[in-house]
Amino acid sequence: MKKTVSVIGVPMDLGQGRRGVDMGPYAIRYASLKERIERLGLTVNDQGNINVPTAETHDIDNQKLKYLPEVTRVSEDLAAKVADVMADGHFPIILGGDHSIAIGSIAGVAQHVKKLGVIWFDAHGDMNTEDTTPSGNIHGMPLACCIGIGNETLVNIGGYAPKLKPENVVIVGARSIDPEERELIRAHNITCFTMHEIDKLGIAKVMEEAIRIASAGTDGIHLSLDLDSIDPDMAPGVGTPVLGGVTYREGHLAMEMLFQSDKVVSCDLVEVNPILDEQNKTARTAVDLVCSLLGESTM
Ligand code: Z70
Ligand code: MN
Ligand code: MN
Ligand code: MN
Repeated sequence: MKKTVSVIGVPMDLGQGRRGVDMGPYAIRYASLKERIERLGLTVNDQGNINVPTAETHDIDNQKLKYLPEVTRVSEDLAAKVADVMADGHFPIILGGDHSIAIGSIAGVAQHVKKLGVIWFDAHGDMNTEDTTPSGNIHGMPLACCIGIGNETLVNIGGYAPKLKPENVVIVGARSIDPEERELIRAHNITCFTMHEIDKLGIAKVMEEAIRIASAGTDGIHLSLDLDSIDPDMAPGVGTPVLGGVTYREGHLAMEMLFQSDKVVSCDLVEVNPILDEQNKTARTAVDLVCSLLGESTM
């Protein structure tokens, strides 16, 4: 594990339809992110926030790719910032914001770790394209963009594509996938451990497999953690809570196994919406999970 963590906030809400997720970075900082990580003996360097335009000051020009120009600009800025801190040898933690920010964060990470695996913790697949999207919300598309399918501008953020090989991508916690999105996941041979597999095999077996697949032939793993992967009882403050999610304990074991693998180089914490939350519970869950990812243990 690297000794310095760089925190980058991205107050992005243009990738989805609900207000409040732009306040995620503040909520996660308020939940003592820096202090908790420093207690693990790591140095925390807060880089502040990437500038995100205000929804009210822009029109939606394309109903299949809402706020495409704005999301593109933020993604380029974020990719450059993430590439910078990776060049300094830091471990970036990117605070969303909605999940569209993963287009930029992974573009930045993969510039340095060219053979990158990804573990995508999410209730959703985030594998839609402009042709399959039921909503036009870009936060339903970032994983597709990273493997090189969908809108050309988004696919080429950072000036190169693709960022990931589908064979090194693993989705964990899925329980709400659109029909055409499912076809894309299958067609590209992406491994998807739904809640069914977690229930049946147990989270330990699922994570063992996930780490093996994301590690095979790669030099590092990026964790993209959508808080809606976690059950709404511990993560109620998300845009679309979906019943039957990853429990608090399963989440912690997953993070501990990722720490023990010593393969994780970067992570996103996304979709925390403090307006929909209960006393900042979801942000606190996010901080607890990231601390386990960074090596916190009870002994
Ligand atoms: C649906 C879409 C979504 C949340 C991702 C939902 C996408 N598949 N929703 N994360 N909260 O619109 O593409
Ligand atoms: Mn705007
Ligand atoms: Mn997501
Ligand atoms: Mn989701």
